[in-house]
Amino acid sequence: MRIPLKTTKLVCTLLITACMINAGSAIAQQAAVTGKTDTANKVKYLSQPLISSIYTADPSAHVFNGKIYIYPSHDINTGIPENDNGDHFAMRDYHILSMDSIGGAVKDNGVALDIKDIPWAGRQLWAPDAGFKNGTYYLYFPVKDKQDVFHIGVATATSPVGPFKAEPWPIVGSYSIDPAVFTDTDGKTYMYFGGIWGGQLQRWLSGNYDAGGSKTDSQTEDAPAISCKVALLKPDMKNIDGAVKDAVIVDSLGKPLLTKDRNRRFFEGSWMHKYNGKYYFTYSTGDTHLLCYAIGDSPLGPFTYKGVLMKPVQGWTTHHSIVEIKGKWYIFYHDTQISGKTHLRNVKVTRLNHNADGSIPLIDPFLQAPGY
Ligand code: FUB
Repeated sequence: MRIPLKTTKLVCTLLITACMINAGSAIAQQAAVTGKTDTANKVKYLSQPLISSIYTADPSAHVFNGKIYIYPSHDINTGIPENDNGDHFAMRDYHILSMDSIGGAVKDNGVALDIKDIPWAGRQLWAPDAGFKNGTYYLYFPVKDKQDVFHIGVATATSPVGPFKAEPWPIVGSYSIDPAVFTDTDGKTYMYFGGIWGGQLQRWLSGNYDAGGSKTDSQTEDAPAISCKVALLKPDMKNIDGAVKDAVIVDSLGKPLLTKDRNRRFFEGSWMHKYNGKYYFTYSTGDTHLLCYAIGDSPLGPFTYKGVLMKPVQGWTTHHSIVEIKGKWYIFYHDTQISGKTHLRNVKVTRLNHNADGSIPLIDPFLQAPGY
């Protein structure tokens, strides 16, 4: 992820205006980059923040024992100035939210894991996810180590809301950000991970971390885009089994999406859900602010790009999860409705549908777009 510098905002706005699906989307994006409030713009949002007592983002939702648990980032205001590394996203702990049903009361279960209790952590607890196996809950989290390099750690608990105890070192072979953990119907568990720009994925192209590497895509424009990573987890849920692979997104002709294809290529915030036997790889396009989906026949891909599932939200980042609850599908996401500030976000939820042909109807996070 990155920070919206003024010049980049202008370029983004022009690009989006030229390329988005319709005028409404361009207007919504304008609000996203200007950060204007609902009052000033008479904006009407599709859904309301799930909780307002703390700032939350990057919601990874799961159903455990019939109850809904949301594993979000916990945004805080540290006063750290914005920069291209995302230094002002300086989160220090996780709070897990729970609810009995969609629309029901949302509970903040307090601190589940604090950065001071992660032996190898330096700074910046970013988007987490969770898993469950044999009576143990697993919290997967990205954080920079003491050399300022992102890796993914794991912590365990006997309760879905923690407290979680972190392993003393990162998951061996993990790097970058945004773990998303998916357990298939055969019981195998996979971890998707990675994010370019501030998420550092572009610095791992050789297999080793390049501290002097690019701050952005780090590819020539016509090269295949950098792929999200996917790894099978060992039965202990704490280690990667075998090689880390590319979760490649291809176009309708089977060709990998290219770096220059910024409205479709992977940026960060991946998620996996299975529907009617197909694997839906969903992700954020980052600097073009879209949530997209691509479908495959294997959890390892390749995934064929199918389209946009959500238009840009208010705020620079867009990050989601998709989960089935009592036979209905929902998307959890965030925007900046409460604060108007990109680094102080609030999580939301709304319905997601699948058409008979497997496609996903486009969701607009605004009922009344900014500017009207
Ligand atoms: O919350 C920090 C970062 O912002 C996440 O890791 C990204 O996905 C973006 O939402």
